[in-house]
Amino acid sequence: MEEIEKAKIALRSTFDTLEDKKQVFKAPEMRALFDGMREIAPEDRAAYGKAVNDLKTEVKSWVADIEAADEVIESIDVTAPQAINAGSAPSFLPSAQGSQHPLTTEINYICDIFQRMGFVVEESREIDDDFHMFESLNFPEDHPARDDYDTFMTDEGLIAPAHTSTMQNRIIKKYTSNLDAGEPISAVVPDRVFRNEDLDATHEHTFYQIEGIYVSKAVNVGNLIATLESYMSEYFRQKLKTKLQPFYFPFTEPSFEFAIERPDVLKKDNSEEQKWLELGGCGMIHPNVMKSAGLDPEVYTGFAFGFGIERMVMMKYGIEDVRHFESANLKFLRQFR
Ligand code: FA5
Repeated sequence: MEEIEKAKIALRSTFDTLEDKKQVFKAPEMRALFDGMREIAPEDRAAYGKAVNDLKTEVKSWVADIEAADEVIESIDVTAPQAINAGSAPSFLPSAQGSQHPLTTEINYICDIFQRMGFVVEESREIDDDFHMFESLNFPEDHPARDDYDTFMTDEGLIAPAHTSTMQNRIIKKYTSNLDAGEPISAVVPDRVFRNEDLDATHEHTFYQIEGIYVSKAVNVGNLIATLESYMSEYFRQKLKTKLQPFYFPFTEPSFEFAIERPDVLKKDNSEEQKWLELGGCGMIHPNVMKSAGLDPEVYTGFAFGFGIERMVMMKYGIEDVRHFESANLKFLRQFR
């Protein structure tokens, strides 16, 4: 019957919008069907009544289906790709349009330079402890210098590393046998670090650093400068001068801030102000750091450095805001393909 079919379509769309599905039996479309009986010719009433009852039975099954679905909460595989849980494929860009993130490309390039200079590449970790973040690095307990690193901490007291220097102790211990064999310890550690920072064009809360550690006999500041100069010239692909100015880090003595002569691409003019760019910290590894890693500082000396990778990449390409890197802005990212 045509009017029953029409009523069914109208009922279904009302049903779909109802929060309490049982209210469908009180829907105006349902009432109109029963009221309509009066207008049906007596000889057709039996067939009409049956059709209305059949529809009512069907509507009951709609309600039952929804209630059953509410009862069984299907478990989802939280490790599965989104498509499995969502039931439909997410719309990905075609792979031909994808590329490595510029920071990945640059980190690989940076590591390649250090490897050619004889450094091994090690990974850091994204959760660490007080010993590696502070104690092994000669930060006495309650020392105000701990406050310079606004760390994120778990309830259990674990720390999201605020710098890659957390790896100094592990690297020295891991490669102590190099020293016994007359070889230096020379490693770099590029990885993510986390700070509770106020964000601006040069400050992110999550960013990358690269730590360098070199230990041997009779290492001096001259070796540190030569290493950094060679690296910087290679990275920026031009001969650049470096400058060390005195600074304070508990884990190096003496400690320096490390600046480079601005690469041409980043020079606005030839003024003295435009000449230098600060990149990171460095210094000679503090005797207490050597001792906490089991080395005799009377026998072994070394240097360490740590610089911000985003800042280095920003300087190389003239990027004005560090937040571009994590923005997922394709217009920005595609410039590096
Ligand atoms: C350190 O983190 C020391 N661990 C560096 C070091 C290593 C010194 C070894 C001596 C020996 P500092 O807090 O200054 O130092 O950070 C080093 C570099 O990380 C900065 O010069 C900058 O390039 C980068 N950096 C620091 N904070 C941020 C931030 N919020 N966003 C982006 N880059 C940052």
